[in-house]
Amino acid sequence: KKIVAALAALAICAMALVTPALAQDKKFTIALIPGLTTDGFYITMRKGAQAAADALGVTLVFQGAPDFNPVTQVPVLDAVIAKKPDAILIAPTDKVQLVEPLRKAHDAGIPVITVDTFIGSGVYQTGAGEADFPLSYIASDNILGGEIAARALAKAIGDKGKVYVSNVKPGISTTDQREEGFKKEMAANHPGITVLETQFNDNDANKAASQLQAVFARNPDLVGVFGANLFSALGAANGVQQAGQTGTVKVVAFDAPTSIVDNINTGLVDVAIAQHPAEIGYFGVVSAYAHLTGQSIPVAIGTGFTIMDKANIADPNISKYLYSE
Ligand code: T6T
Repeated sequence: KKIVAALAALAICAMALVTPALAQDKKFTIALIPGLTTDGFYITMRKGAQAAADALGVTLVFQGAPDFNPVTQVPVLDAVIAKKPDAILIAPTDKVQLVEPLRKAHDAGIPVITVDTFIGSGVYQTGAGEADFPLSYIASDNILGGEIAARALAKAIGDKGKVYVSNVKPGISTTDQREEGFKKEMAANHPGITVLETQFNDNDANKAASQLQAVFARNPDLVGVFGANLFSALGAANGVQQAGQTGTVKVVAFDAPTSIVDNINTGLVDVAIAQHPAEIGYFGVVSAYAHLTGQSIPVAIGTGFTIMDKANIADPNISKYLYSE
């Protein structure tokens, strides 16, 4: 009897010793706050995040606003913070306006990782203290993406003529950097190309379409447009079609919704630059989990691009990067 009691006591002690070490037995809840909920880019990111959550036994909460706007995103963030998730992954809709709202999460002890977009300079954990508190930034290299777009558009227009950037609004890290990379490449290596004033469409494809027609009316010698995100690109392409300029005004699109396939096949869009949002979501969850279980994580993780055009769009190894609906 004594031996049995001693063994039982030993077992209880052993459990007490072992349990705290198995922190990963806790079911973590990770929140993913997208730029907006109804965008194929973030829908695809969610799928990647869910795949990682399933693999790791994590609960993923996806909560966002219906439009890409700090005014609607901040209340969503506040509601998420109030529920005290173990970590927050977020695509901040403005470099500056999301700093203080996110600091609240940080001050509440909730680790923050930004996905797709960044706050401040996007360089985190530097000790600078301004907006460097997120643990990691996981995204495409958007300056490089802009450079790729510039080279593709330059090629499509024979390296000469007038073009412009159809963009969302200033203050969004991703689209700002795409425009920066585009202009840098044009200025450095394409002297025959004139880049006209950027048109900002507030993520409204209809607005981007009318802007295309207005720019074309003022510049009948317009030869190209770079749509710096999904809605800018779809809108600009629609504008080109409505102006009867398919194939004459060349379109390079950032992002790859399924509807881009038809646009590429009809020649309305020359090149689409697909990001890998599923990869961003997957690594977001894995990074948060690694941090929560005591591992150190990289301060930045870069994901890739797939360049789509008429010659490769039928290839399943390429079309698998089209976004989900
Ligand atoms: O281009 C993506 C994303 O990278 C950007 O930050 C906002 O727009 C998209 O979601 C596409 O609509």
